[in-house]
Amino acid sequence: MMGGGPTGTTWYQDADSDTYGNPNETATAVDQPLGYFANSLDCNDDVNEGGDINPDATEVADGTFADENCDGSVDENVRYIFVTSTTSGGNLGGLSGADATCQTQADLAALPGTYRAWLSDSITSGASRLTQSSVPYVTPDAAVVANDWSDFTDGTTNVVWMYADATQPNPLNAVGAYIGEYVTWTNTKSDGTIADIGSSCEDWTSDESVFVSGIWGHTYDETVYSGMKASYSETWTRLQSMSCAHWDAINGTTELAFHLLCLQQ
Ligand SMILES: [Ca+2]
Ligand SMILES: [Ca+2]
Ligand SMILES: [Ca+2]
Ligand SMILES: [Ca+2]
Repeated sequence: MMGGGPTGTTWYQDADSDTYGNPNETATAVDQPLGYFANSLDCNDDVNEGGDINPDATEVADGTFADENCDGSVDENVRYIFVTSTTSGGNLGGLSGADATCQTQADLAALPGTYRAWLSDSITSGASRLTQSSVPYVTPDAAVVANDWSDFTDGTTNVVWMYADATQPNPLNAVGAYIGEYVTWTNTKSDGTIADIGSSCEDWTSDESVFVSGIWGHTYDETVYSGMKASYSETWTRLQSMSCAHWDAINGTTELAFHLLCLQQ
């Protein structure tokens, strides 16, 4: 007899009985052992949680951030949207610094994917630099904010976002907690274009208090929520322009600091 290894086929354990085997639990035998299969396609074979997770399952965005269909991507049928839990003046480190803040908070919360801020500077618009999703934007607790990019940018999209907790406008941060505030730097119109080339806090690099300003907005439509008459025609995303200063050295006061709205790409 040539060779000394075991004879037979490699079989993969199916602990959670969904007919898909665990690539890490093998047995070698001529005949199929009880509880084993020839395939190694199960990405979760935990008997307590993995029965509904296999290549035949439907991917769901339910706040558990599981890869139900074992395709290697988590919640690929949605894009998450959240508001940063931190605030700052107009010096965001440019668009790239703002995007990095979004990514850091998403990563800390274990949200899947790549994130960028809903933000324009004097040259680059949000619409031109953000992936325009064909699948729904959802909060970290999986409430649908908009059905896709065109729905998100049609100017009337943020009702679900606004009433996420059913009582008042109150967006979620990356870990799905209500942050109690809804003011974000944007310089972006509701259609994603630049709101004002002169109102991006010097391309989001300035905390200057007097000579530069930045446009901010709410995460919901204030005219719908409270009947407030805004400086601009849209209160969602561009309510008004304001000093870029977090700390106002001249007046010795702390100005309002704003959050960022972050979108998965
Ligand atoms: Ca299995
Ligand atoms: Ca499974
Ligand atoms: Ca998946
Ligand atoms: Ca999922």
